[in-house]
Formats: sequence, C-alpha cells, structure tokens
Amino acid sequence: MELNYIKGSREEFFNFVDSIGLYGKVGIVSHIDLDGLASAVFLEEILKEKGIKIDYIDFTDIRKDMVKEISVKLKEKGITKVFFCDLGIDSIDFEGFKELREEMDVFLIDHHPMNEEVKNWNNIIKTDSQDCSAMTCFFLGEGIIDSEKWTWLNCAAIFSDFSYKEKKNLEYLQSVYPDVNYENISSTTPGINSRIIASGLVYYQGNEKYVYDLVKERNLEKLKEVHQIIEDEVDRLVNEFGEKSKFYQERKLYFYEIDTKFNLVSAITTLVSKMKPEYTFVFMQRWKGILKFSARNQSGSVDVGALMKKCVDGLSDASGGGHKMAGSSKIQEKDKEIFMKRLLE
Ligand SMILES: [Mn+2]
Repeated sequence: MELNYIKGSREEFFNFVDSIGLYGKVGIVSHIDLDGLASAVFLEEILKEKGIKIDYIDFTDIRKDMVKEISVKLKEKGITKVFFCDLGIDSIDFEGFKELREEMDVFLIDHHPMNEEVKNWNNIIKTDSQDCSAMTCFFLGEGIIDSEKWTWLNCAAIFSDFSYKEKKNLEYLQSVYPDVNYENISSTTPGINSRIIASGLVYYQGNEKYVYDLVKERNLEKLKEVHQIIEDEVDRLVNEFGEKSKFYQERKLYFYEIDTKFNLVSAITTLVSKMKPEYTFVFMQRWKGILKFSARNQSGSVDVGALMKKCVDGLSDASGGGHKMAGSSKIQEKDKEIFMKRLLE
C-alpha cells in the first residue's frame, strides 16, 4: 500500500537498517498500546529477516520525560541503534530526544503531530495521524514480512487506532475481511482481536513484554481468559456513565470520573464517545497518585489533542497532547481546578 510520508521515506528506513552492521546493538522502544505492540512485532520481523538481532525491547507510556528515562536503560545495555515507534517523542520529550540523538543512532516511526521546533528530520518517519504506526511498519516490511502470518495483527491495529476512519484504510480492511463495514467493525474479527489484545495490555500493565510474547506466538487463548474480566469491568463503567457523568451543555462536553483498579480511562472514553460523535468526552481516572485524562471527539469538530495540550500548559509534572480525535493528559491532583477551568473555558 502507498503510505503518505510527511517526513522520511522507505529508502531512509532501509539505509538505517543496513547501517546497523555486525556490531550494532539494537533496541526497540514502542508505545504500550496495541498499535505500539504491533509496530514492534513488525519491526522485529523485518530486522530478523535482515539477520539483525534485537538486544533490547521496551514499552512505554507517553509521558514527559520518557526518552530521558529510557536512555538510561539503553546506555546500560550498550545499545547503539534504537528504534522508537508510535511515540511522539519529538513533541512530548523534545529535550530527551535531542540529547539521545547526540549519543546514539535513533530512528523514529510515528504518526503523532510534529514538533515544528525539530530542525534535523533525518531518520524520522512521520505519517498522517490517520495511518497508525503498525501500518507503517507493516508496509515498510512489504515483501519481507510474512503477510499470511501477520495481516490479522495489522488489521487489529488499524481498528484500535481508528485508522479505519480513513477510506483507503477501511478499503484495505475490506480486502482482507470483505464483510467489515464502518458500523459493524467492533464485532468483526479485527475488532475482536484488537479488544482481546487491548484487554491483555490493561490486565498485564507493567508487563507488556508478556503480552508481546504471546502475540508473537499468535497465542490469543491465554489473553481471552483475562479479556472476560476486563470486559465485565468495562461494561460496569459504561453502564455507570449515564448516572455519574456531568454534561456541559454550552461546550457539548461530557465529563466522567471513572473508579476502577484497572487502567481503563482510555478504553472507556473510546467506547462511550462512539455513541455521540458530535460531542466531546473528557474522562478522568486517579492512577498511581496522579490524574489521568482521556479526551475524544469522534467527529473531529473539536481538536482534543490541542485541547489537552492547552489544559496542561505550564503545569508542573504534567503532559498532554495527542490527535485531533483522541488525546490524553496527566496532571498532579493539586492542579485539577486549573485544568477544569481551562477545559470549560
Ligand atoms: Mn498509534
């Protein structure tokens, strides 16, 4: 498939891969969601076919100092070449990214909004927000990755990142699963596979490598067991939305604080927001001493990535941003009032 590269190219990617050589020590750092996990699977497949061994693999949440934190581990392991996937590190941790690029060879594959401050765009692939990173990695590996073995995972990732909202991507899904359409997609094979893996990532949070290994073995049976537990919790939280949410008429905005021991704010926001595409949904969860927010506007009438960025501007130990239709942020409890005031302005 033709991908729309905003920055970088297939050629640049393979030049980087070919530069690894015999003595390069290679790391992959990817996002903890399904898109990130699938990106890492495809990248590893490409490198394996090229005879390159992966020395380090890690998954991270999007947070302010993510590159700074991971670079410590990368240096400890003696990594000399590292791939980052599905992580907008150029925007979220500009300083950490810049420093790391001075110390080792970094290649970034991403589809989050670009940071215009970046001057050196070498070894960076940026695609449209609509084209998830897994898709990019999969099609970079066209002719290299065994498509019979991995197309299902690419399709699941396209579902999980809303990439099917782009006509060409929906058509691609339909070329694999002819019965899929815009309305029934969550209950079709790519939708179900995506939800099973997403449940696994929620249940085993902090141990994403375990889920990654199961997916690499294409063993979803183990994940189906925890999927039921997560689905029940999701049902409960979705059912409580009506009663526990607050609606702000003039902003066409729903606010809902969810209370659960699983990290589910993103999943619940996605599910509920599909019911009313024209509205904005900002959901909150207390998680490990901080406040996590997820924002959706399925019609794109409000840019919720920009909204999250605006709400956290200048707050200490806070981060926020994302795509037009899906964004997130994290703040300290003490800043809740400021955050809410900005949100409703
Ligand atoms: Mn993504």
